[in-house]
Parts: sequence; C-alpha cells; structure tokens
Amino acid sequence: MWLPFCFVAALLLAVHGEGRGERSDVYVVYMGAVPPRTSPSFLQETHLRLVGSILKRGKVARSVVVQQYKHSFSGFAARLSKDEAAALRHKPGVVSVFADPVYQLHTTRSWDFLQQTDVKIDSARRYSAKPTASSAPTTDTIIGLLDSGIWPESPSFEDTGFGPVPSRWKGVCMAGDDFNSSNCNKKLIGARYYDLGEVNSAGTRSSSNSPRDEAGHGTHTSSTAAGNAVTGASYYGLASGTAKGGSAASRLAMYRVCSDEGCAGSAILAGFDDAVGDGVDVISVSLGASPFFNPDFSEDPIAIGSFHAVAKGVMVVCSAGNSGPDPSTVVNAAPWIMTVAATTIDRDFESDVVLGGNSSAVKGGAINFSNLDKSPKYPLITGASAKSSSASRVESASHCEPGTLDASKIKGKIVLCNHSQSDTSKMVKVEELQSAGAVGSILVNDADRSVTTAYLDFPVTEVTSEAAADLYKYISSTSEPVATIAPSITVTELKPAPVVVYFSSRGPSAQTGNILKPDVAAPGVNILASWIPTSSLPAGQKQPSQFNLISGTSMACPHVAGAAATVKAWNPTWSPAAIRSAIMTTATQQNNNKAPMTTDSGTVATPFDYGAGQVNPTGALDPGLVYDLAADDYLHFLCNYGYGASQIKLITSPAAGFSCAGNASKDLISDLNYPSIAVTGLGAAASRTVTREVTNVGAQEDAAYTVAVSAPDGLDVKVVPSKLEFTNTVKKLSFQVTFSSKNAPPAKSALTGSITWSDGKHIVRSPFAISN
Ligand SMILES: *[C@@H]1O[C@H](CO)[C@@H](O)[C@H](O)[C@H]1NC(C)=O
Ligand SMILES: *[C@@H]1O[C@H](CO)[C@@H](O)[C@H](O)[C@H]1NC(C)=O
Ligand SMILES: *[C@@H]1O[C@H](CO)[C@@H](O)[C@H](O)[C@H]1NC(C)=O
Ligand SMILES: *[C@@H]1O[C@H](CO)[C@@H](O)[C@H](O)[C@H]1NC(C)=O
Ligand SMILES: CC(=O)N[C@H]1CO[C@H](CO)[C@@H](O)[C@@H]1O
Repeated sequence: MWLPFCFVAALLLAVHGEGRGERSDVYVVYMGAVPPRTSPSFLQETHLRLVGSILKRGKVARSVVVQQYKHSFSGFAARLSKDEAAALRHKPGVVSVFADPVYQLHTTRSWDFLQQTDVKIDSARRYSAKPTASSAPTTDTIIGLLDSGIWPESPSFEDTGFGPVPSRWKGVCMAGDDFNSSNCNKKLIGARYYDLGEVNSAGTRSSSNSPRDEAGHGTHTSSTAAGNAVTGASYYGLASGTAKGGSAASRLAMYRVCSDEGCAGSAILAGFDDAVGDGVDVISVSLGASPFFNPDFSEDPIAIGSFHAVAKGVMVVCSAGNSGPDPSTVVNAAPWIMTVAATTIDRDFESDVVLGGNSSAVKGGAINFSNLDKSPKYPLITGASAKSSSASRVESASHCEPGTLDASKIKGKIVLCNHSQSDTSKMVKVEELQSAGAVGSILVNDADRSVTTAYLDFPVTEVTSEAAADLYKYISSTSEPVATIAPSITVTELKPAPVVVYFSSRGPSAQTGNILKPDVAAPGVNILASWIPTSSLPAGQKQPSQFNLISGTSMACPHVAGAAATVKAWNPTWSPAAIRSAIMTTATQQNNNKAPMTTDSGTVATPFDYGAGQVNPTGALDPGLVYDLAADDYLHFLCNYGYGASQIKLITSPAAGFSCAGNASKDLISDLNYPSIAVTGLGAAASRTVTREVTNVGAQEDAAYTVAVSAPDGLDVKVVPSKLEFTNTVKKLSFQVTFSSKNAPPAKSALTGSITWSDGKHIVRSPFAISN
C-alpha cells in the first residue's frame, strides 16, 4: 500500500549497479573506531593511501573518494569498481565494504502522496517539559538532525533570548545555494550538507548543494524537536494554536543527508561523524532502510554511525519506520539506538456529509479546499449506479476504479465510492472523478482513516463503513438523493487518544528478538510544524503556509529527541542509556479514556506496537531508577550476537584485555541491561532467568523499592529480590527475573506483561515480551 517497496528496491538496484561490471559505484569502506591518538588529517592520508593501493592504473585516489569519516569512526566512501571494492574487503583494518545504500525519509509516502506535486502534513502540540518555571536547567543542549535540510527563516528558528553559542561547539554553517553563514544564529548554530551521489530515481546526481531544505521534512522535524514557541500557527486555519518544539530551549544543527528522493548511506555516515565531532548532545534521525533490506549492523550506516556516537556519549533517537502493522517491520533497532513508534493525537479534521431530506449529517474526515454550497443540493450517486456500459463488473464501479464509470452519469454529482480493500490509490480515483466533472466524492475507508488526507482543491471526505450505511440507506430511500460536503473543521479532545497508528512499524526486531523494539511511542499523526514556503499552494490559497500537517514515525522521532535533550539538560552527566531508560520506564500505557492504549484496529497495544508506551516528557525528568549501560555492554551484546572478538576489535578499541565470554550466546542478549526484557525460544514447561541492574538517581539516597509484576496467563514471573534498598553507599543493585511457562507461548506472538519497581513516589516500569 505504501509505495516504498518497489521504489526503494529500484533505487537500491540503481546504486548497487548489480551486474553492470566495471561501472563505478559508490561503496562505503568502514574501518571501525578512530585508533587512539590519531589525528583526522593523518587518518585521511591513510584512507587515500589505502584506496591508492587497489586502484586501477590511471585512477587517482583523491578523485574517487567522496566522503571521509574521521571524528568518531574511520572510513570513507569512494567511487569504485566491483573488483576494487572486493580488493578492499581483504585489507587490514577494514571491517566492511558495502554498496552505498539509499534510505528513505519516514513520512508516510503512499503513492497518493508522491503523485501529488505538493507534500504533506506534522506538530508539537502540548508538548513541553518544564517542571517548574523557577528552576531552569543550567546546561545548553544541542540537537543535531540528519535530514533534508532546514528553512532557516522560519520563526521556529529565531534566536531571540538565546545566549552565546556554547563554547564547546565546533560546528560550521556551510555556505551553499541560497544559504550562507548569516543563516545560522544562536538557535540554529550549525548546518552542513553532503554530496548525495546518485540518490534520485533518474540515476543522475542530486542537486543538493546547500543546507537549505527543498523537501520540507527537515524543517518540520527540526521545529518539532526544538522549535521556538510560535503563536498563531496553523495550516490555513486548521489545527491552530501554538507550535512548539519538544525542547524549545535547545540549539539546533542540521546535517543535510537527504533530498526528497532519498538519503545516501555515505552521507548519513558523514552526518553522524560530523555531528559527533561538532559536539551535539542528541542526534535525531527520521529516516531508514526498507524493512526488506535488513542489513547487518556492520553494513548499516545508521547502526554504524549511531554505535560510535553513543560510544562518545551522544544519544541517538531514530524513527521505527512506516511499514506497519505487519510484525517484524521495525528498523533502526540496534540496542544502542532509541527507536520510536508513532501514535495519534487527540485531534482530527472533520468534514461531514450533509444529506438532503432531513439534513442529517454523516461524520467524515479529510482536509479540502473546495467551495461547495452549504446546503445539500448536489445530486448524490454511488459508483455502482454510475457504471459505464463497457465496464464488466459492478464491484469495480462501486469502488470507482478508473475506467469503470460513465462520465455523463457523474457530471455535476457527488460520487460515493467504496474504498475498502482497494489497490487503486485514493488520489488516482479522485483525480479521475474530478476530471470527469464530478463536484465531489465520498470515500468509504476504514483502513487508514486516522491519517488525514489533504485533497486540496477537490471536495472529498472519508467515512467509515458504519457511517456509510446511513448514506447507502438514504440513497435507496429517495428518488433524488442530494448532499453536500461541509468544510473541514478541527476537532480536539478526540477519544480515545493516543492510539498506535496502523503505519507505525512493529516489533519484534528482525535482527534479534532478545531486545524488545520499538522502545517508545510519540505523536506522529497529523502533526503541525514548520514548513518550507516554496511548496505549491493549494487551490484558492494565495499565501504559502508557514506550517504543515504531516504524518509518519519521522514526526514521532523528534518529539523523543526533544524529550531526551530536556532530560540531558537537567542531568548533563547521564549516559544515552540512562536517558533512554528514564524515558522508557516513565512512559504511559493509558489513553484519555483511562483505558489501556489500543492500536487503530482496536486491539490493546502490545510492546511490539509501542515498546514501553507513550513518552511522558515530564515524568522522564525524575525516573527514580535507571537501567544504565556502558560501551562494553554493547560489545558483549555483539559477542552474543555472533561477532568474534577480532571483528569487535576492528570496530572499536575495547579496554585492554577485552574478550568475548566463552559462553556467549544469542540467549544471553536478553541479559543486556535494557529497560525492557525480551526472551525468545521459551518452550513448554521451561524457564529462563535474566539479570538486570538499576541505579538510584532519585533525590533520596535512602530509598526502598518494591516490585510489582503484571504477568499474563500461562507465565509465571518471579523477581528476586523483590525489595531493593539503596543507601548513600549503595547506588546500584541487581535483581533477577525468572520466566516460567506452563505451555509454550503461542506461535508468532508473545506473552507480554511488565515488572514495576516503586518507592511510593516513582514508578519504574519495564515491559517484557516472552516468545517461543
Ligand atoms: C548572506 O546572504 C545575504 C542575502 O543574499 C546577504 O545579504 C548577506 O550579506 C550574506 N552574508 C554573508 C556573510 O555572506
Ligand atoms: C465494499 O467493498 C468491500 C471489499 O470489496 C466489501 O466487502 C464490502 O461489502 C463493500 N461494501 C459495500 C457497502 O458494498
Ligand atoms: C434522517 O435521515 C437518515 C437517513 O435517511 C435517517 O437515518 C435518520 O434517522 C433521519 N433522522 C431523522 C431525525 O429523521
Ligand atoms: C558466562 O560467562 C561469564 C564469564 O565468562 C560469567 O560471568 C557468566 O556468569 C556466565 N553466564 C552464564 C549464563 O553462564
Ligand atoms: C481547510 C479548508 O479549506 N476547508 C474547506 C473545505 O471545503 C469547504 C467548502 O466545502 C470550505 O469552505 C473550507 O474552507
């Protein structure tokens, strides 16, 4: 349904250049951590010498290298033939060599979406975390985004009230087309762009030669992460209110690694490397690979870049992807990444159908910019009744499939189309109706109704099949049915909200089921945030909107990046793992009906839908306990995952004497000190014990926590000890959790529940998922 697969596959093939023999493509050569006491310039020379040693005669190393990585890890990207790339694979110091992949931005790009000349809609409503006005954090935090660039003139990025740029900042404001150093300020403190190689579908070089955003996505995510509060924000009057980033006090730096055609892996790596070198605190990444691509960690630019960022204390937050609701579609799922799913907010855009006769209204939803009369005077017809004589099936006509309707029957009318289980996109149907002279359309659509579609200049609304029953009933009750489509209005305090939206990618992770992913959920549906003024205007509008409403896990990710930056500002010494733990263990699982959160198909959400739950930025500032992790813990994860010690030594420079434990195994991945627990391979009448360690970070040194377990039927869960007593000398305590099954967990699903520590003041909750 969402465009991606064939499109992404085509792009991947284009860059992989499979079967094209000597054609030079860009390859990434990854060489692990920067060796101790090595200067960037020395490293660059080393890279050039290495390339030079394998190049065919007549080629010059300097002219084939397109990127060099030298701050947080070593490596380069270069234009090479297949044979040259193969030769590099065997050189000392090389961890991996892989064709430069193309990743996609994580907005919901359906065919509908791409066929429009205009892009879409996302916001940061009611999303700030300031515990008290009087106690301001003392530290500045800097959020770096790897994205499509930024529109620096947006009011979200003004620097009124900001102090001098932090002295530790080493970044730059790169000049490019329509962008120079004057475009950075004390809010937007850095901007870079990269050669995007052949990322566009035509296979030609992209025109990215500026940090300026030409897609809108990067401007949107930046303002969601850290935009200033801007009053009077709206999308042509819809969703009006104050738009404000998750951490409005943070500074921003943009690393443009994408055009609206995609994001080059070689550029993503350069963005990570520079962001760490420049001194950002949090990196927000709203893009990823297709779930079908599933690269190994050592060949995934996001896994590599984030591994070294986290090793240097920089938190990395990524979107989970928009390939849901199928299981195992989550991407960006390495255990050092914070992976974010998307939920709805309590807002919708309602556009009702008013019927003739008694003028009753049927609830619908969409955004339109049409100009229909408010009285129901337009003839209403079903697709089935407008079937053309040449169309063979009534069924196709009732779905308004292209080529099945008789233009003379629909001219001047509102056409009711069944859009259930339809392969043809909404936009294709709507365009055909419009060009045939219809005055409007009503689509019956239960599947993806939660994401509002902007139909712009044609009056269209979408109704559920339940609401549609009234429409069909009315049409059959009268000889001359008439209706009109009412203007879109913003509806708030919608219930239930939040719900996990259908497109949000689901766990378990394809790489390892023994780490629970995604980690947490945040708002990602119909989000209002800053936009570029250069996208095309909706019909009838004379001014570009400074804001736009768009959807995707792309929009959820910067909400969490903003929350993470706020936690960091209040707790500057915390590791990325501690910050993630604070956000996860304080997440909420209830909706605004005080009932368990659900997915938009109505089922109760599981940890594979939303991880620990919906982010609660205020709660995350005072978590009580954290599950911390150090760089070595991730190395032991890699040992358990199957990497050998020699491979790990290439990737990083572990402490002297590091070796993988002799008992390394996939099962032991479950022992990584993660704030959630996942166990796979638990059979009938079996048990498994995992270990965790918590650190008291609460204000009270003397604190006693007791555990509460919420276990599903069929699973016995024991926590030992069940009480943890911290003192001024005892800051860290371990405990064990034993899961015992009566029967094996059901195939293709998991037994889920939670364990919660509390001292009466803090609630420290960890979800678990136990599967066969
Ligand atoms: C940047 O560009 C603007 C507009 O073209 C110009 O007014 C300004 O002088 C430039 N600043 C620098 C530092 O070049
Ligand atoms: C709409 O189409 C679906 C799928 O073809 C079908 O199951 C359903 O009965 C149709 N609804 C109506 C009202 O015809
Ligand atoms: C108005 O008409 C609709 C559709 O025919 C019907 O379902 C509804 O009950 C009517 N309402 C009133 C108040 O008559
Ligand atoms: C695995 O080995 C390490 C040390 O090599 C030991 O500390 C640990 O307890 C062992 N774990 C298990 C589950 O046997
Ligand atoms: C948001 C928006 O422009 N909505 C329009 C939808 O269509 C009606 C007319 O039917 C307009 O009045 C609304 O302004």
